[in-house]
Amino acid sequence: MKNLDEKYMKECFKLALKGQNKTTPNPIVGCVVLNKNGKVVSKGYHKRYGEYHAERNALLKLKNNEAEGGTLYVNLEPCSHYGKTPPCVDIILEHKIKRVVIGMRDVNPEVNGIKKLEEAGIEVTCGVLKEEAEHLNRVFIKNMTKKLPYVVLKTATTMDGKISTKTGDSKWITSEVARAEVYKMRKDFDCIMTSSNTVIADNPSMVHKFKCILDKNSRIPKNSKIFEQGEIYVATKDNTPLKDGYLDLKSVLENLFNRGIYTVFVECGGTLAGALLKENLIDEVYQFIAPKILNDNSGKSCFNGNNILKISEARPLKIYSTKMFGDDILLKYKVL
Ligand code: AOF
Ligand code: ZN
Repeated sequence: MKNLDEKYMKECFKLALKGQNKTTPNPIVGCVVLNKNGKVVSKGYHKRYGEYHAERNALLKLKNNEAEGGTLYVNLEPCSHYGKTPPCVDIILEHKIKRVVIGMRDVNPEVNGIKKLEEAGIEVTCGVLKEEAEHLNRVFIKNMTKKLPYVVLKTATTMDGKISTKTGDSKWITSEVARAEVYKMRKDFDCIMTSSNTVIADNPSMVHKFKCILDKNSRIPKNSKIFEQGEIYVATKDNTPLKDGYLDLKSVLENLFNRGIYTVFVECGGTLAGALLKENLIDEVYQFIAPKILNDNSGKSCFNGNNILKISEARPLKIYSTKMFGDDILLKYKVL
């Protein structure tokens, strides 16, 4: 049973991913339905924010008794509330499903589907491939539980972790293939965030529909390329609360969240990166590493926020993906 449960749960993950980046701030969800003989009779996934949920999409394809006595697999606890759509628990009961297998509990406090299903006499197994299910919906979990956007910090470094020489020269550390990948990645995020330091040093265009610049003292020149395109929100000391004399980064992110920004891609130097890390505001780091050594202590580092004397105080990360782009490597880390 365990192997079969995991097999169909993986199928749910695959289906869920079809909705990736189209459902925020809602989760990505896939659903597989088996009849009482163990044959797959329907599949569905959540296609877009506000539309029907995965379970309903799968069950609506079936006649009323086709899945009677069968098993429903879904990577997230079925909902039991009226949101933009009616409760999935109701349609699961209508179809007389016997067993429901779930990847993870819903973090939405309005949802209590497992209890409702159990009360109706349905056998529920929850927590199948739970870690993978949680990783899949990491953006939803962050948005729902913290009311903050999911933050990915991107950096491009030499093998010894430097983003530029001491004079600020950084063009280019990584190859064209790696930089082209960055252009593609940006599209998956609601917002690009950067600092006045980066705008002043590099004058980047950062083509995107929405950009946020942290510019406490309104230092960036009005003719910077970043203003040429897209909507821009400049956080300054006049519109943002301060913390220890700096812009309160959490409050900037809260502000973005309240404007409907659910994912943020940060491209900046070591100062902002270090400050965000210290404030616990980074969820993931994407690091492109070029096979080059600067071999100079005065070169600038990708994170520069601490004065740490013990390696035991270093921030732990977990690498969850590695991929080559030309001669460079992209490491994706979760901040633990
Ligand atoms: C989804 N898709 O497949 C599942 C969800 O406003 P509603 O009706 O769309 O409800 C959204 C909530 O429903 C969402 O926050 C999550 O807790 C739950 N499950 N949501 O968008 C799905 N299964
Ligand atoms: Zn639902």
